[in-house]
Amino acid sequence: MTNRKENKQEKILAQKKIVLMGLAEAGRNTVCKKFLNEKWVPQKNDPYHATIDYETHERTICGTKFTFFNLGGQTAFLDRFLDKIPETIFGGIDTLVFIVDVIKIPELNRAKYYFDKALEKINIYNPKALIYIFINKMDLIPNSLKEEIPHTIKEYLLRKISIMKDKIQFYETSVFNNSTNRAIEAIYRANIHIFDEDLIKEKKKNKKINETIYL
Ligand SMILES: Nc1nc2c(ncn2[C@@H]2O[C@H](COP(=O)(O)OP(=O)(O)OP(=O)(O)O)[C@@H](O)[C@H]2O)c(=O)[nH]1
Ligand SMILES: [Mg+2]
Repeated sequence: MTNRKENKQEKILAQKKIVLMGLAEAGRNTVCKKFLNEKWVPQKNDPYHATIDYETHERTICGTKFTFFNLGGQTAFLDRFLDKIPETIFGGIDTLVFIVDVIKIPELNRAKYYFDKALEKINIYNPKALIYIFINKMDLIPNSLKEEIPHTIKEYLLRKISIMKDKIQFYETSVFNNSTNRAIEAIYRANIHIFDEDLIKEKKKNKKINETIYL
């Protein structure tokens, strides 16, 4: 039996749904690719393709099958997700990753509008879901502003939030260094339940999985 067949037969012990949301060009595709393969390295001149509607992707780690909902960020799509198909998008959600472009301060008000609406939906569909905000593209701001700008963004996004405020976690990320992988690792750790330590030790020993950074 080949390794490939064995991997295919891996027992699914749990399923988790992760929703990636934010305004257009904030970096969801890029972050999603990192979730699917932490070794993938983006290039500065990679072509950009806007996500139309939404895409789903899957990855299984240690018996936990993750389904990623990578949502398009254009206004028409966001309004549709929230008003027309909220159950498809937020039903069964385990984790929201809301991605904000650190450079686009003028759009922060719109980002907050959609973040607040997403929280309302999560409060309906699964108030226990984990909530993360990535302040992304940190590589684009000068060192002198690396504390001040994220601080301002955090304060702004948390304004007037009355539900689930205490559990919102922020990560400052850039796909051009290790910060995105660190945030992703924290999210995987929060979602993966180690059901079977022996199974994991065995897999590590036989190098049948390459997700060891998440163990
Ligand atoms: N400098 C920098 N650029 C980034 C980073 N993350 C993503 N980008 C760039 O931002 C652009 C948009 O990235 P995507 O990942 O396609 O954005 P998206 O949120 O999926 O966009 P839509 O699907 O249009 O809503 C691309 O040119 C990426 O290369 C980052 O951390 N730093
Ligand atoms: Mg996209």
